[in-house]
Amino acid sequence: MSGASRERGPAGGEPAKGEGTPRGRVWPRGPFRPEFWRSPLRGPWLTAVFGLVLLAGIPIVALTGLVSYAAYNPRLPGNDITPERGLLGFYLFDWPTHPVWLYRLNQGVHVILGLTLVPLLLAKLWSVIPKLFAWPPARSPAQLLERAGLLLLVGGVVFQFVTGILNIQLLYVFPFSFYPAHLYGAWIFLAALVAHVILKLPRAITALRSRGFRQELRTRLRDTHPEPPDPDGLVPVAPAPPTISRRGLLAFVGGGSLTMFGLSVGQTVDGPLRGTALLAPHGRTYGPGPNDFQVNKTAAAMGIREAETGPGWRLALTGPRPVRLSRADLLALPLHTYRLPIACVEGWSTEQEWTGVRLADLARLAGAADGSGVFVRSLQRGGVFGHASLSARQTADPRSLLALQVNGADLSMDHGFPARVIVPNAPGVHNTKWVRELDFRSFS
Ligand SMILES: Nc1nc2c(c(=O)[nH]1)N[C@H]1C(S)=C(S)[C@@H](COP(=O)(O)O)O[C@H]1N2
Ligand SMILES: [Mo]
Repeated sequence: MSGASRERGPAGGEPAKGEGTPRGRVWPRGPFRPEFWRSPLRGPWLTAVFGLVLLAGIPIVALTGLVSYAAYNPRLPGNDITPERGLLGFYLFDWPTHPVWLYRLNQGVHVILGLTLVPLLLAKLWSVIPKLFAWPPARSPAQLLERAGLLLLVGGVVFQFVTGILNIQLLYVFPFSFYPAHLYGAWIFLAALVAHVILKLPRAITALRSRGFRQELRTRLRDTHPEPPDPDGLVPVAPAPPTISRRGLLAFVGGGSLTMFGLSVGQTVDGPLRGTALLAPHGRTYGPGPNDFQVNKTAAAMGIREAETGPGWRLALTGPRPVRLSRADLLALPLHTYRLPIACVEGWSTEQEWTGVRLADLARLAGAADGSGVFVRSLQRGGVFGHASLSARQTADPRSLLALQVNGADLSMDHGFPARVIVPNAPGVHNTKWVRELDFRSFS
């Protein structure tokens, strides 16, 4: 630890930095003393390099996150998982059904890029950690304001990454609902990020210009020296000898990011790569033959009883002409087959061949007016996934099916037998399983 260095160091125990630190100030022990932080690699250049990469990546994660929220069509009844969104939903639009891979790509980028950035984020936080302990906590109102902003920035980014990762790992341990919390957190973080970038960009550019990136990649451990003293106090006043070069640290962090990417990208790409997604939860076999692809929630877990899905099951079509249909009735209607993805908000996705009755045909059967949407109810009682609204556009798309079969076989219980919704380009959660009622309505 820093015990030995506490009273010595080149600056004699006093920060050798600008800001005109008065003499004779009493410093608390430990991390509040500048001498405590000794890594000779810390400095504005290193921080700016990590910052630049994050600045390229984080806006993409944020944007895909906001697009993902729009894809839920949260203005439709029952889809609104964030009823208090207020102005935060200003950008919402009617989510399209084309191109069919858009939500899959969007969510894959959101989750996989987010995971890939974790090592970089940790490295960036490590590089600025002495500032967390800056003493005195506030030298001026301006500095207090800056630190409050940084609290929102760091708190915001940590909150977003932690809640996001817990959610994709299916660890619903937080005492609040993920969706609203992640949405509010996003806006708070984004506001703090914009302020941070405006404040720090000139400084970061100067820092980046202060050393050549290529030069740094050629510098070995024994030629590694601290950056020159900086006004931000990132460079240690009492540096320890380096144990790793800057290029070594960059390779370590970059290698960490590549590992995160390599061990998670398979869950979005699917196919033979699925088995490489070791960071993704869920088992690796899901049922017999054609039904062996990822399951979100099993029938058993959702309390679906065999008796409800047996010969007595009827689909209710609600509209001007209510109809009740057995599975045999449905199989006697014109059937259509499409290859469509299921793309979960958690980042995993898979493409399968679905066969079923067009939602548009069922709407017509129930006498629904053109331009109707549909409120879908599942046999599943309770839970937010037991129902979903599909927009008029989604209902009218000829590829939107009430699927009865997948890959030529009857749906398995876990994939939604006797019938489940499948809609092109919709978030996975709107592909309701174990459907019991299609309630056609006008949403406008
Ligand atoms: N009734 C019901 N339908 C549901 C769910 C659910 O929990 N209950 N999960 C949804 C989610 S989040 C996804 S990603 C897909 C996954 O479909 P699969 O389990 O057949 O792969 O089903 C959707 N349909
Ligand atoms: Mo999902």
